[in-house]
Amino acid sequence: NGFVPGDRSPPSLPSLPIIGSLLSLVTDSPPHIFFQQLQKKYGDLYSLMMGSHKILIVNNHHHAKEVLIKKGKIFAGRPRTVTTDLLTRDGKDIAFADYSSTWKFHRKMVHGALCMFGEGSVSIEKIICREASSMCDVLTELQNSAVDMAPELTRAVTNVVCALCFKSSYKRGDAEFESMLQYSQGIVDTVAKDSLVDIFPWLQIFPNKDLKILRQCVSIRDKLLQKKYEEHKVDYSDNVQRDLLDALLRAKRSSENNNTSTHDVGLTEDHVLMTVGDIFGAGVETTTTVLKWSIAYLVHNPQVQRKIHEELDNKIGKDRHPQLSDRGNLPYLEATIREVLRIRPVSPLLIPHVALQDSSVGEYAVQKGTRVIINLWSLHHDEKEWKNPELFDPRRFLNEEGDGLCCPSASYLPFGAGVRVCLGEALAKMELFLFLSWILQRFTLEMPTGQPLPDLQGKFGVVLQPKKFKVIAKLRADWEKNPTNTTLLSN
Ligand code: HEM
Ligand code: PLO
Repeated sequence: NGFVPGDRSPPSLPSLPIIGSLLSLVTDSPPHIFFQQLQKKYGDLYSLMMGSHKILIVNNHHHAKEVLIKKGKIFAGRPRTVTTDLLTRDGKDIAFADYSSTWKFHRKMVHGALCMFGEGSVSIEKIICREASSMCDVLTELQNSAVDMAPELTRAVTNVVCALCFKSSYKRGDAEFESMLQYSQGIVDTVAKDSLVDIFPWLQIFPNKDLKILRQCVSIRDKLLQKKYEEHKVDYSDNVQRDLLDALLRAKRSSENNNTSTHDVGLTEDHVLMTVGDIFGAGVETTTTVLKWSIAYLVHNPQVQRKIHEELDNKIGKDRHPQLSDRGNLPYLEATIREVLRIRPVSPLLIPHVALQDSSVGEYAVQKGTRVIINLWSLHHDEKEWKNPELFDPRRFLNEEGDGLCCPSASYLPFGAGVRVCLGEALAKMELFLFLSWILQRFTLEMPTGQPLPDLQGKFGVVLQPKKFKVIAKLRADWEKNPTNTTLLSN
């Protein structure tokens, strides 16, 4: 009686002065799994201290939706950390930028520019299919040998965002592309991992291997972005909008001609560069990671691969290539993609949110400035919501007849939700569908004899990546003889 929701503090881990840093020392588990395990002791909503920061960990979908949707604006802040400040010149991008009018303006603009190429748009479909076709040709050449598909998948995905951002693309073995592969991996390995420097910023003054790698990689990336930017400025015209960079340049120019709005949103050269860097980085690392996970699960589950082959043979055949309009006709493939996004979420802890004012989650009070981590891993592996959550089973997402899709649980948010929801969801879904359907129409993916199956644990970081593995992409029966296989004939 007399209970007011939000007047109590959530259960808290014992607050040792350096408990945050100890997290990585007291457990071998990566953070998303450790936070899931802590539920047993503290319940599904609890807090802990990392250095001087209070962190709220959310492990169920009701609370997650309260934070992301119902109170989305209150929790729309982002923390500033040493590593993300380095990457984004103190938050001048979208993903790691705190809530502000500049962030809102940027987000809206980029959203608009991406919609231009959005669903149903012929051009983006053409671009993706061009890359899918070229990737399949390379895989055909490499047939019957064990290959790490990652570089080819990455090149295909990179060329799609390259077309969107800069109207350019990379050939195989291109030196700039190779350097991009390297710096981007370096960034993924070192940024936003809640490593010690992000908890204790003063540690920056000591030599730190990760920080050194991050600085080097960011500097290489920045040179590349700067070069693209300078090239664009030369032949920029107000009348044609070729790509995202043109859209950003135009917005920058029009805000310069209108001093009041410059003051409001402050669109500087840094903002343009960092925003393109975000879309480029997010565009490449996320989709590539999902494709790699998909292949890992397909070689683990040949029965799933057979079902997809069957569906492709029945609905598309071998006389033509899959296209976006086939999406509704391939429910088993769609269900497989959804299941991959469930079982191995790209971003298992999302990006941390920050409470912009005093508020509450569930029955607990949350103070302004608290960092909120949504443990998407817990949502996607919640035993109350998913039967046998570690089992890979696309049928979860199919109706009883198996001919239509369904959403079996509300505890599923692969792209987040609310004001900070992923900006690239539509693009990512188009790419995943087209790349996978093109690959599987033509190839069977198998393990090289004597090789162990790919590891399914993953390396925790700003994205949850699978470890390197090799597979054999074998041309399916009849494909070589197929007269409509124009790409093969033209070689
Ligand atoms: C943010 C997932 C692909 C651009 C996010 C977030 C998630 C996510 C979980 C964080 C939401 C939050 O913090 O609450 C994914 C997945 C992808 C994918 C699973 C692929 C399957 C992409 C692509 C792009 C993109 C292709 C760009 C073209 C962004 C941006 C943000 C974001 C800019 C930051 C939004 C903000 O903070 O306002 N994404 N993403 N993503 N994503 Fe994606
Ligand atoms: C990936 C490495 C790039 O070199 C830089 C980069 C920019 C944006 C980041 C992305 C990295 C990782 C995935 C992120 C994305 C913004 C949104 C996306 C964090 C670090 C997700 C999944 O939230």
